[in-house]
Amino acid sequence: RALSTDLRGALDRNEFLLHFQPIVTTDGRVVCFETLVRWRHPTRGFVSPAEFIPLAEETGIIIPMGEWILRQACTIATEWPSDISVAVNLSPIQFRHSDLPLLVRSALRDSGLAAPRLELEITESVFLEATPAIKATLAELREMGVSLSLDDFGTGYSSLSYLRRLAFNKIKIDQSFVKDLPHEQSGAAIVRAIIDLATSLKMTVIAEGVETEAQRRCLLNLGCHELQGYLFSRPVPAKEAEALASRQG
Ligand code: G
Ligand code: G
Ligand code: MN
Ligand code: NA
Repeated sequence: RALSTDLRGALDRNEFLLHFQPIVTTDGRVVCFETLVRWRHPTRGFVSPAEFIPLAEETGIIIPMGEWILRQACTIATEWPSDISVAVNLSPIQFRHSDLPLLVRSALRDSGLAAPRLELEITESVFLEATPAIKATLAELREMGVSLSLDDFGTGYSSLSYLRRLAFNKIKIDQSFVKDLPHEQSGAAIVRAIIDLATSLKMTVIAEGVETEAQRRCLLNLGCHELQGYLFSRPVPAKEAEALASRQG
């Protein structure tokens, strides 16, 4: 049986669930949780999003799935202290094939989550074709007060000045650059250049995939603002995220 056949009914069968990974400040406080979807397949067990998100994009299932993820994430985040936000990954397909501002407005209204507590993560690949329609969508989202993060930065082709014009609030340095720290000289040089330029443009820089104390120290020395990775926590179920959040008061 093809995985795509099973994927078609998975949403109605309630087989998706959300995990959350903390993003912390330089002094270790949780400021945000990134939402990462999981699929509990009835016979195969957990299927990785790296496997089913591309399938969902090919089949168009990403549209209802993405709507469910956004609404669910906003609702769960209302249980956290109000200084903690929630990040939601958007597929480039959601950008092209749905009225995204309408959906975001509706998800915020129905959940009661304040707009600044929602951070939308968009991968660089969206901007290979930054059409007037995409630019208008980004501007409309910003006017609503939600935060925009550029995900997987450094793996695509966009320049920082261009991102500034598109009004991104944050950039997330891809984990492939963090992996080589602190030993790789060229890796550190690239990370330093991204942080320095982004900071001068008043953007917040998040490093992804931080796994070791040495990487953490190196990133802090380079002036990175926020950190995410297994060193702090793996993605955890909603109950555990809530416990992490409330422990912090
Ligand atoms: O969660 P990791 O745990 O394995 O995720 C693998 C890939 O799937 C990453 O590229 C991540 O951005 C993507 N992904 C995870 N959750 C979501 C989601 O809710 N929406 C979209 N569009 N992509 C997601
Ligand atoms: O594409 P995106 O950056 O949204 O995907 C995040 C992916 O990175 C998820 O698969 C998540 O589980 C994974 N991840 C989060 N922290 C770490 C880490 O410290 N090390 C590694 N190798 N992967 C991580
Ligand atoms: Mn992401
Ligand atoms: Na990323």
